[in-house]
Amino acid sequence: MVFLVALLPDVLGSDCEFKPFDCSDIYKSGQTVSGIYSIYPLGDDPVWVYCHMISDGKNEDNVGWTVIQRRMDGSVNFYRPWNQYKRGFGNVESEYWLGLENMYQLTRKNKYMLRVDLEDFTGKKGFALYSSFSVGPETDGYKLHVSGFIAGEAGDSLTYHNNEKFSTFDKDQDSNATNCAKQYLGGFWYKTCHAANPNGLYLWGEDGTHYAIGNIWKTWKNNLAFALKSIMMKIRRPS
Ligand SMILES: [Ca+2]
Repeated sequence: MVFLVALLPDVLGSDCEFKPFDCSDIYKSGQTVSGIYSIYPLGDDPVWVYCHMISDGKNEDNVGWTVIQRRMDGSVNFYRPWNQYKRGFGNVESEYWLGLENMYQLTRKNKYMLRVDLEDFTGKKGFALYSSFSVGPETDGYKLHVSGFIAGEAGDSLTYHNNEKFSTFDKDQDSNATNCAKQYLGGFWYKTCHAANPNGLYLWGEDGTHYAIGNIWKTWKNNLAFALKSIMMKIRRPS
């Protein structure tokens, strides 16, 4: 897949180089297989990303998703400082965080939907779909703007975090007296502190030894010891 994408500019000719803004553009160009592609939310600099091309159902409302966060096997440490959450980290083949600046650049001009796909260790799957998602500029703490929970058996654990700034262990911008990132071992739009902790510790299932430190989605399991096997946060422009 990477090989094919690298060839694309030559195929199209140098005078009409294809610089997709996001995975929706790539899908519309005819690349309908999920995988790793480069997008250009910053202009000339490519950003590598996993494009989840088709969710359940093949209607046009459910294609061309740009994955901004992904956990699947515990291979990447998500307990990281501000600069790494700003720039992005991990491996686009497996677990990664796209980066707050990239999320801001992607969502500042166009309206985006957010879908969160979850899976537990028994193979049970759930999701949560929101009609509106954006991340504010760094000068405003990369504030989360999420609204319009539409559907999903996982329930709405994210609206609680709406309008919060992003926090890491070395940059406490949460609404709590403590440092939520240090307390719950992740980086997130913590409030006082969380109803979802997608960047928390990868726990390989249920583990209540330490309170609510796992990659949790509270409204799905209503058990703060229940960490997920996989989680994928992805965005697309509404069609
Ligand atoms: Ca605090």
